[in-house]
Amino acid sequence: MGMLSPSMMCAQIDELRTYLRAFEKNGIEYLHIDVMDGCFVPNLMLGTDYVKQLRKLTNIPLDVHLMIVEPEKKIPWFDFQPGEYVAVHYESTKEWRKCLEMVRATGAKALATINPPTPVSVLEGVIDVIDGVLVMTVNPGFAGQKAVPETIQKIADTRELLKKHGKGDLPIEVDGNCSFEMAPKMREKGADIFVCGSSSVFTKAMPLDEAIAKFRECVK
Ligand code: S6P
Ligand code: MG
Repeated sequence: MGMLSPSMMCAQIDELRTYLRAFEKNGIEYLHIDVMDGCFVPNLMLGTDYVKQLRKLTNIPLDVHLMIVEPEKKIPWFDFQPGEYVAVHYESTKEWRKCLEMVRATGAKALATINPPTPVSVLEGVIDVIDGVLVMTVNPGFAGQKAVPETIQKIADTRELLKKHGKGDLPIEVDGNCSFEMAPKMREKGADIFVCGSSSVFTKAMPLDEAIAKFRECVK
């Protein structure tokens, strides 16, 4: 069964409590929080206070996606908790391994994260200090983009690489254009956790409960 991680940057602020209650009722596994600093990506979004306040509003564990430069300086600002995922980009730091270890030291789970142009082979250097991989299927920064086609095969390549190193049971998360059409293909290639944004759960085309149920069918 695929797991869902709705992208909270796609949730309208005035509907936040309604979304959270619906997510709880529907057994949503994680809440995806996009932290953007305007340097690593050309956008600003969500921060430490948002993360801390959201924890008070729900018990759904957070899945925090750090799109920030020098994450090694900022990881301590978030007070990460056991049960949460924290995604750190290869492209964002010279100290990737150290960052992943810092995340784990908090009790949270570390996701090694790679952008579309980055080869999966970089994962080999950190495979012993991670709890999963986040494969970006768009270039990060904005919701509502089309998937970069080559990234779909990268999901399968990531699964192969993990297996080769005896880590085949680690989860693979995918982020970007996880639509009703694309998600089954991503699932087939080995993805486990799906970031749901404007192209699925937050679609205006159907009610939220219906969109969640439809997406679950897509990633069974
Ligand atoms: C993008 C960000 C993502 C988006 C998500 C939106 O940089 O990391 O988490 O919020 O991909 O989903 P969609 O369905 O609009 O692509
Ligand atoms: Mg994200």
